[in-house]
Amino acid sequence: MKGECVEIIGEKINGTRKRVAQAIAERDADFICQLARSQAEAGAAWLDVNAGTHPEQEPDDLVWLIENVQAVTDTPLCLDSANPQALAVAIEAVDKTPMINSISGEPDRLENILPLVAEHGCCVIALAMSATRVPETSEERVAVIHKVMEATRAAGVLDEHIYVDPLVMTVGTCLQSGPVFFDTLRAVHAAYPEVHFTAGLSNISFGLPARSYINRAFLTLALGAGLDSAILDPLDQDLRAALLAAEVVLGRDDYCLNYTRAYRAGLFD
Ligand code: THG
Repeated sequence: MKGECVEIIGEKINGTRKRVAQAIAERDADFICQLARSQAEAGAAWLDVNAGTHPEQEPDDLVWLIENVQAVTDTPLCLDSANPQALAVAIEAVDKTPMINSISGEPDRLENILPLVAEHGCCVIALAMSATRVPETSEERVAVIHKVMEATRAAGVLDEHIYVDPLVMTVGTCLQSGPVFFDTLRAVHAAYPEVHFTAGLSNISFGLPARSYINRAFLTLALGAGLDSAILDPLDQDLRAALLAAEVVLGRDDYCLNYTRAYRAGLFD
């Protein structure tokens, strides 16, 4: 991993956010274009696109989002939906090979989303959860990933195209959320050395005050466990600084170049 950068998946174009939902409903293209441009300029490797709408409405909304994002940036997209129909339509609308967010141990998603991934040569996020729930223990989460990896290999998807998401639960309701995440990541990495890892970190701190401290501590420790990608707000300076600093301390930033370049570019102070 030496010399390589953690891949940031920009999280801001997400219809579960009130302001984005409003922009989708009102077809406010300027607002979406601004979110796309700012995240791309901040160095996101991928832009997550989630319409967050009802299944019947989702394909249209997702395509509208994609067209607007692509009008202002050529950063590849991370298509965030559990709906195979919406993903099938969205894949036809993208200019660059997208990442698919996501598959899981759920048979319906494996059956209907995996063929799209294989056909288009996409990278894909694999959630460590079954159809019904997020397992509480790392052993159960690893077992789900074994099942998913059997399916992705059978479909001809390369291990290096898989981004495993060990899943971040809220620490307020699940005290062992962090340790279970780190244990799952390490065990999956040992079994499948070519796969990548990602996570939507902000869930860890839900319901707590001053959430950003928790998010930064979690990100730092997750990077130590081997996280090499993250779904986050690329415009969050403190989070970006924490990420770059952790990479320096982990010996993954040759000559501290990424850190010093980001500093000189004014990314943080
Ligand atoms: N794993 C995977 N995909 C994911 C998630 C995950 N996609 C969705 C989500 N989790 C990650 N994306 C976001 C996007 C936006 C916000 C949080 C996570 C966000 N939240 C504000 C907050 O937390 O305060 C509130 C929303 C608002 O602005 O209205 O911005 O875990 N594979």
